[in-house]
Amino acid sequence: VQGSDGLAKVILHEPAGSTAEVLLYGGQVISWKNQRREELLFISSKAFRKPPKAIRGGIPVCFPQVVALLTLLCRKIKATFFSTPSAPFQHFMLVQQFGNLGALEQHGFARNKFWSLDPDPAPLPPTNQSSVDLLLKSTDQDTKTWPHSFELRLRVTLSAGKLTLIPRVRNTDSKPFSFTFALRNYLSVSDISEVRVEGLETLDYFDNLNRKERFTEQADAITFDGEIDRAYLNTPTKIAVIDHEKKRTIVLRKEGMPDAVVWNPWDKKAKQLVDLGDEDYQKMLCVDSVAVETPILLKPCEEWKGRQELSIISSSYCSGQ
Ligand code: TA6
Repeated sequence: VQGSDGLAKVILHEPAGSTAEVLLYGGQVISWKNQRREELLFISSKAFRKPPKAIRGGIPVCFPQVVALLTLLCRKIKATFFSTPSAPFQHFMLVQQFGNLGALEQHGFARNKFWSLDPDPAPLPPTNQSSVDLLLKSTDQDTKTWPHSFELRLRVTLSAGKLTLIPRVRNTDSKPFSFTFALRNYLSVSDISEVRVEGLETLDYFDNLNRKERFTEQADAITFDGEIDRAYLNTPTKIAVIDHEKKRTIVLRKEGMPDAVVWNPWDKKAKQLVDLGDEDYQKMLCVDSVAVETPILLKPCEEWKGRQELSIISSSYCSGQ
């Protein structure tokens, strides 16, 4: 259907009554509502709805670059000089040779492109689910900013209490290429000060706000009382975002995207972002599925597949689930 902003979208419904909306612009999920019609994703009150601007909110797809990349690669170069060549080193050299990120925007171009419905989707499992398959193919124009041809697919599936995204990237070029990738989840929260994130404790992270240094998480859970912008490395496959006020937990499960970015701009940064309302930071939290520390390297004809599942648990979070 055509939205009031003129952007085409696909609306998914499932028998229990939840819905999701996916824009062809950016291949971006912009709404996920539970059976009670409550919105689970955050969309900025000042989000641009006019291409070629990215839409702040929902689940943007960041490809072929995620911003932290250059910092992390520089650190790898440093580390590499002090160690003996190894398999990761060889991987790194290949990435250097074939990454060639050129003039890319900080979170890539996929979120600013018009995708199409995939004419040839992978078969669907025969279940009570509602889904859409989208496709972004590189054009001659794209190869001027990133000199590689690719096919990026995204399957979005809705079932009761669960939203699943399966991204796939195929190298349709004659040379290898590497990329970093993120599904940026703008989650809607009642009050950011009342939220805690579990599953990232004891992990190493790069702190974008603190000289981009590497630290180890010391807290039992992450709580919020100011700006945060961290890339946690090699996380467990399950992270829980617990919203005490709403008595709701969103559980993120992910595969193929080993890292996780946690971001909230807080008040000062929110004021600098023209497409974010001044108070919006109180109602949002980004917990992203990311592959950034080790870029994904694909040879010609190879395909990478990731998966992320967001599920809602009302009442308190049970760590056994
Ligand atoms: O990963 C966090 C981050 O890179 C921040 O540093 C912050 O600037 C944010 O993403 C927003 O990025 P965007 O390109 O969506 O404005």
